[in-house]
Amino acid sequence: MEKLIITAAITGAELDKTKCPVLPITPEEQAQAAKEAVEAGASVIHLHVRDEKGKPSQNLQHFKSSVEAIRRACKGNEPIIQFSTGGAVGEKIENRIAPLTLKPDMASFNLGTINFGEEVFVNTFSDMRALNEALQKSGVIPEFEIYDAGHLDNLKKLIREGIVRAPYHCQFVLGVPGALSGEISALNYLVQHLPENSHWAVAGIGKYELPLAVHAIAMGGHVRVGLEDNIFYSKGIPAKSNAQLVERIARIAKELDRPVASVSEARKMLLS
Ligand code: KMH
Ligand code: ZN
Repeated sequence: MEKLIITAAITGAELDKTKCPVLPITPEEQAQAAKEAVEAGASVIHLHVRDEKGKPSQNLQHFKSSVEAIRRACKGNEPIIQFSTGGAVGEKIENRIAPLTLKPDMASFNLGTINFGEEVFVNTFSDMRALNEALQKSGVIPEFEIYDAGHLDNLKKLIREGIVRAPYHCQFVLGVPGALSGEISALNYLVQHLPENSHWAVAGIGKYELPLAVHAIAMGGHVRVGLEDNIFYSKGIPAKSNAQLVERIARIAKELDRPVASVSEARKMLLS
């Protein structure tokens, strides 16, 4: 098995401090959260940013400030930074794509439309093609976000059209209310139907985070955790930080004899 890559989704776009007081929002808070997560074993930071009022933003300057702060805080051991191109539900595709001109290491690539709680997270094929063009123009490596079984078929369609290139880094985001559940059988189905030349990871939402992560570690997949996906350490107990969620995964991986990838090892695995 490959070494385990742990991604920390430190902020997200759908929560604020009223729901999660420890959510990192400012560049300084994000830098501290990223540093602690990297020290705990994360090698990728999935990044959403906020404006001065704490609202989700796709503004270049906000991304720039957070990236600079994270790089400064992690100097010498800089994690892979993966921009969100999903943004907050309802954000226009042009704004979602715009930050790619900053040429992050990676960016998320959402593979289809889903209900997202009471809202709809829209990702049409035309959105995906626009995103793909922007990714290729800026030389940014995509991570394919898969929320539903049909999203794998969407990926296969883009592969058949010859517009996306292997290897395919797939992130199964499971348990979003309105999309595929985080049952282990759902993960098994998705893994069995991956296109050739894929790597995969899983991000379980809420109560699904831990069981899916443990299965992924044992199955040879990779893991995403963080306050974007889950604000609880266990039932009714809020997580103290992103690092606390990462630490637990690193500890379980050690027990399962699955070494955790360093930042430089993850760079070789994902970016070269
Ligand atoms: N905020 C979600 C609607 C991504 O980062 O690409 C979408 C999201 C996906 O978080
Ligand atoms: Zn995200």
